[in-house]
Amino acid sequence: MEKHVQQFVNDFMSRIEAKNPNEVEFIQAVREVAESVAGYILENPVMQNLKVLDRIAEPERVIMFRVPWLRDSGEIEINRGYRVQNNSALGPYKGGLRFHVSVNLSILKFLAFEQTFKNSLTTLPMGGGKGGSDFSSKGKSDNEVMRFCQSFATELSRHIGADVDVPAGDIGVGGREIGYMFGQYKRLRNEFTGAYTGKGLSFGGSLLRPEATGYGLCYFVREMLVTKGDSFAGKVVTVSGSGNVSQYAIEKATKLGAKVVTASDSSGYIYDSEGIDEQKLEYIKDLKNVFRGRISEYVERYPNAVFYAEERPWGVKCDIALPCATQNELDGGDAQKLVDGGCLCVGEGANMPSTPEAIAIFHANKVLFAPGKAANAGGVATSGLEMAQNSMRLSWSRDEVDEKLSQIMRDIHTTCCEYGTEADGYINYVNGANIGGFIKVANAMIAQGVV
Ligand code: NDP
Ligand code: 2IT
Repeated sequence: MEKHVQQFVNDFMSRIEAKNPNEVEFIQAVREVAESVAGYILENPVMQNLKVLDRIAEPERVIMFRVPWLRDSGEIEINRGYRVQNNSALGPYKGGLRFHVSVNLSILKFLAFEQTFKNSLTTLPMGGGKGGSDFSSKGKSDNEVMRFCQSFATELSRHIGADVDVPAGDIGVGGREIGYMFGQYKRLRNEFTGAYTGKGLSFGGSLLRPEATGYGLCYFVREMLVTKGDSFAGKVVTVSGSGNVSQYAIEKATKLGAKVVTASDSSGYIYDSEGIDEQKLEYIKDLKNVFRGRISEYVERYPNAVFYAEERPWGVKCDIALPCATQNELDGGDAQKLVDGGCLCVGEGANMPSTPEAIAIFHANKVLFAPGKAANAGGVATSGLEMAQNSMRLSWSRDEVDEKLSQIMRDIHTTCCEYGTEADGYINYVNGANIGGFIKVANAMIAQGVV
């Protein structure tokens, strides 16, 4: 990086660090974008004069609230709820809700910041937001989850709406939780509108929304492989996580001819050298979505597989790695192991799963590396399609949604190439996604004045 560009990044980041002390994940996400877009900003002084990046890095609004609820035993529990409304330059705030014990303001601010660029890349009219709670559904009865969701949705209902802010799922929030929150919203507002996405099919949900993030990830990776004249066929793929994104990434990668050999959760990973085929994946879906069990149980059903407790799958030799669990789950040591094992492509299904050290190693070794804000944008893009269908009061067929999703992923890939191709032809998808996402938001903000 040239000296004056580095100076710009340093000055900007000192302001961000001073304003957001101890927000490690938020600072990490902002630094990555700043490093990508600094050169562009310096070439376009209007962006600098109007402090566009400083404005994007300050959420328009942060809402924090108490979420009291009752255990089945009658005991009172208190969780903390959040909604970070980061940027509305392109449309209503849009982004998921995360329910996990680790949730804090830093994590939700990083996710809402990232979402702003991701949503811009989808080409659909959506601003960026994210919310959630430090609640975990693990070990809770269905009634407890419902009471929590109703309490959370009651306060949130004052701040959202189909034209205001449209939440969806993320870690710990799937169809069950969205159903309970949408039900409570409808009851309080006495209106049936698309204020949430990821709804059940019979009440305004879109076909293919559950599959969209994992499928979209594979469509994006397919495009990356095409730039090398390659494909998924015959490739060995490692996947982390075993939730929504992982399940449908495994499904699509397998359909495209790959062999997926790992899945994981926060307790460890399973390695199945024969591959997780369709039938085994159905078992994982039931295990995780219906019985809410642990991935370790896979080896009881399929004894040819091995479970590695408290370990991550990145030491397994593979051609393609798809981290689909959580932020910072793949560090520099893991990246080096992947490179040493001959991995040619890494596609992020999760948000910011690779640490900055890991990304530097992928770039230095010219690995095809897709950041989450490009590669996992298929989920929110299909949420955007759900919003469109709700507005029209019509539903598209599965094939129509799939065609739109794959076209959007192709377009995002093209945008990344446009802004990220380096002198030697290597595509830096991090720069491509950050610059491509930034320009659209920045221009909209400039046009809308200092608001
Ligand atoms: P789920 O809750 O369905 O699954 C999450 C998976 O990740 C589980 O296997 C979970 O294991 C594991 N996991 C969660 N936290 C940790 C942790 N701290 N350490 C190790 N493993 C962990 O969530 P999703 O599949 O929806 O989300 C996964 C990732 O994808 C997240 O980063 C999310 O932000 C991102 N994403 C999701 C989209 C969506 O549409 N759902 C869209 C775009 C991105 P365990 O069961 O043990 O907790
Ligand atoms: O991180 C994400 O893009 C999501 N969790 C999906 C958000 C959405 O509004 O569908």
